[in-house]
Amino acid sequence: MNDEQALKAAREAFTARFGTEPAGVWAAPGRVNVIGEHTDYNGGFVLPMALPHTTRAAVAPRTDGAVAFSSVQQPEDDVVVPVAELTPGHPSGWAGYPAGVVHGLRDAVAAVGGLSVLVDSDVPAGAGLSSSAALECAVALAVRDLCAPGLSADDLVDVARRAENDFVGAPTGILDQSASMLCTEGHALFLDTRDRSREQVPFDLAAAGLALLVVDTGQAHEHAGGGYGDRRRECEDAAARLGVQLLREVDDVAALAVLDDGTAEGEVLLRRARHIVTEDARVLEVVATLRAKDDVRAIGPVLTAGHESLRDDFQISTDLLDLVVEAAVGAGAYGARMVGGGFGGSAIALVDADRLDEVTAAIVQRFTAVAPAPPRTFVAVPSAGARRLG
Ligand code: GAF
Repeated sequence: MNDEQALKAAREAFTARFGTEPAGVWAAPGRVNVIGEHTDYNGGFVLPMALPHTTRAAVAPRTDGAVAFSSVQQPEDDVVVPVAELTPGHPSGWAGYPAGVVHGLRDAVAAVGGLSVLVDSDVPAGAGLSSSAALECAVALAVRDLCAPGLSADDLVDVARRAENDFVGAPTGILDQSASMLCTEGHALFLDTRDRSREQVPFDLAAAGLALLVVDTGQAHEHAGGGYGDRRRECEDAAARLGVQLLREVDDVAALAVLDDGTAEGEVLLRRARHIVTEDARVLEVVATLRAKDDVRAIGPVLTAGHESLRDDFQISTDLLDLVVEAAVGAGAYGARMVGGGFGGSAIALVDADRLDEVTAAIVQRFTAVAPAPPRTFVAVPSAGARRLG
């Protein structure tokens, strides 16, 4: 769906639901992370790009002091709550994400009398492609334009991240909200999550005859569950034992040896920290290749090394994600890796554009031999970040 079609569909859905015209429609994309997984809450580097898939928020002010959330995808789950009654955990479910954003800006929203919000999305949910950040960022941008015009894009990233951490209760870092808000078409976003400095790195795969294939395993994952939080705590423990605030401060893998104190726990902390330190180095390596305009194919093995580290050291891959990566590389992909928080979700593979069908078929064949349904596959083109559609 292009922006014009998305605008029209969201306007119509809003009018059908609320009986009036929206004041505007805002869109924010999902993302894939090219490299730099779980580094964000360790103050490290990330390199995401925005997907063409977006969540749209059609929004209008109300007069009754309430906020109403309605979703085209979940029509049975409409929610209306007085802004003054929003509180972390209430509402829950899908509406918790936009409600968290409104809660973060509640004084500004109350001052305009409340908001009606209609959400429409084609970002696959639970696929590790940042559907929740897309939802938060589309609503954050709408609230900014309608109620709080002084806020910067960085402020909105913070509002969206706090919605996820404090309102929904998912202890994520800042990768997904930054990607959805700040990415630009044709680029990957090189972000230093410690000082928030950033660079838009040209990432024109098509010009190099390449395509980035996304394979959604259909194994849903979520960040409020235990595994993500466990990894975060383990990284914090490792940093404390090393006497640093953030694992980002360590750049020599040899310095991690002290973590291995002969206990099972020490060995786990060594593995976790080793993933973070080597992953930061992989981000820098990929960025250097892209900046130098060297052959983009050279990033492939770095992506695969990132997968192996997530599988063996961070231990957040699944058999299906491993199978996709193996099948992709076996069929001639330059590199492949799982993306996102892990424990399910999607993988990416860097392939020659003219061999896309062949590689996809090889993956689907291996996948369907062991899984009940085929994976969803599509090509990710580096797309625009959050924006107003009309
Ligand atoms: C999830 C989180 F939301 C991000 O903050 C990040 O930690 C990512 O997992 C792993 O890189 O998407």
